[in-house]
Amino acid sequence: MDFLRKLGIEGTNSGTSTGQEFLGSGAKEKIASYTPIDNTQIADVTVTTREEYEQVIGTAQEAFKEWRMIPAPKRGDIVRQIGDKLREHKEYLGRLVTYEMGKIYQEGLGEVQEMIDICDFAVGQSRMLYGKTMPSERPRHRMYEQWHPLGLTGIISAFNFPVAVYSWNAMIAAVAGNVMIWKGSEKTPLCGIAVQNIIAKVLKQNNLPEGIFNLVTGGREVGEWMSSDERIPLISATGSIRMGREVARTVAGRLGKTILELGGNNAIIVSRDTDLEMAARAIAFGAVGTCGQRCTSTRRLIIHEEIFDTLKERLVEIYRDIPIGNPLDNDTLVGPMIDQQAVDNMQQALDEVQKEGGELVYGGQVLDKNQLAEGHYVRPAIVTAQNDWDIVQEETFAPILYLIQYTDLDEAITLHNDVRQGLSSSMFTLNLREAETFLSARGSDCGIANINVGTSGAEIGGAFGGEKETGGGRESGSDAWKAYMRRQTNTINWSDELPLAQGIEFNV
Ligand code: UN1
Repeated sequence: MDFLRKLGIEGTNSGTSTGQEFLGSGAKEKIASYTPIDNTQIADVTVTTREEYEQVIGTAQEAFKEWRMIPAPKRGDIVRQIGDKLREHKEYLGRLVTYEMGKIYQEGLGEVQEMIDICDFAVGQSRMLYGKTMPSERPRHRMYEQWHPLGLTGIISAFNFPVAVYSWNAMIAAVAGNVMIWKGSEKTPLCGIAVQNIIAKVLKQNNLPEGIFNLVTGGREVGEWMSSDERIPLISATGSIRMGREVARTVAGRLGKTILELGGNNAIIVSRDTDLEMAARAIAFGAVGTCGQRCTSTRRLIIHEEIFDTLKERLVEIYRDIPIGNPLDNDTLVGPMIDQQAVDNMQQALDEVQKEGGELVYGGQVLDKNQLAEGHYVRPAIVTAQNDWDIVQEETFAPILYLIQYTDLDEAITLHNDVRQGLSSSMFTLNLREAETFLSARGSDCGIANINVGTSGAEIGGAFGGEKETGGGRESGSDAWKAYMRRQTNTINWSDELPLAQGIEFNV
């Protein structure tokens, strides 16, 4: 496997790094990484010990003192170079994402492109960390605000976007002047090391100190060290609602800051007044892309009753033709799920929805014959359902699409919003009134709401995140950078008197 060598991740790897330096040769505990393509072991990675963790934090604290004093546009230039290095390694890294996580190669490449895009965005942002100037009520006083870095930024990311979500956080946090401690998923530890190796080249070329881009590896325990660590003022966590709730509680307990990007239960409302073919294609990408394992995956379809059967049949036709198989093959559109647990969860959800009375319209089978026997392959499923069934209210991280019927738009919006999560949403309609209603204050309650664009595949330029149990955080573009900085309001008196605000007289 050429790309493993090119990315420097063959054999046993240290999962702990302060930049160029990798610690952890003495660590006994290791995580083996398996490809979900055929369940063979790729390599293994040492788990970060408490001593190594302390060393990382200490090094990061020292690095922060230096990094925060480097002018932001110069930090931006480092991020520009990281973007250039990622461009050089795009094919290898995209291939590794596919190999370790299982998404198809096109999506692996897309994920690396998302990293490159956020680097470009962050370079521009590095010259735009704007604060406001406001008129003071006192004569010859100047009042303004400025944004300073927070310090150590903890980034906890998930298996399904093993490199892009880290970059959204890390590249923005870096231009803001923070130093990063990254813990990726135990299911995709090699992606973390490969990214670390790429960043290390830039750190070396620029003679930067250890401790700016740090990597730790491990499970829940390492995550808990981070959430409870007062030396880390901000934790940005992406993953399940259960994990986010724990992180939120622990960080709130020490009055730290969080950015949470948790589960979605994303729906598309399909109006009768729609371009049905376009809708069907967008639905297919949203529901089966990444084998239903994006937090933005389309999980519920809320379809106008008049077109319900037509759309259902069209989707079955499309699903029938979707090639499932090795995600490294160019023709494949659906690769494996991440592991056996994910397959079991999908099967359990399908059992449950059918017990409730849902009709399995298509798919759902585990594909365990011939060359697919060793991997975690499934046929994406389409099921009729009611929105209020317990299983439909859950985010099952699998390619299951629930079909729900509606009669009028108000009912559709009520059904749409009647879940605990609030990440991404969309409506397919050619009717301006319907579109604007869906986007208005009485429309979608999600952080992302689209018209004639599916729920997944957001561009990096917008703020990414959602409401309710999705956690409320915003990452990536727009003004999400502010969450990685602290605002300071400054007042300067350049007069020879000491007037007090609010006209208070205090004559001492
Ligand atoms: C995620 O699944 O955690 O919008 C992130 C999308 C991608 C990011 C998904 N750009 O689907």
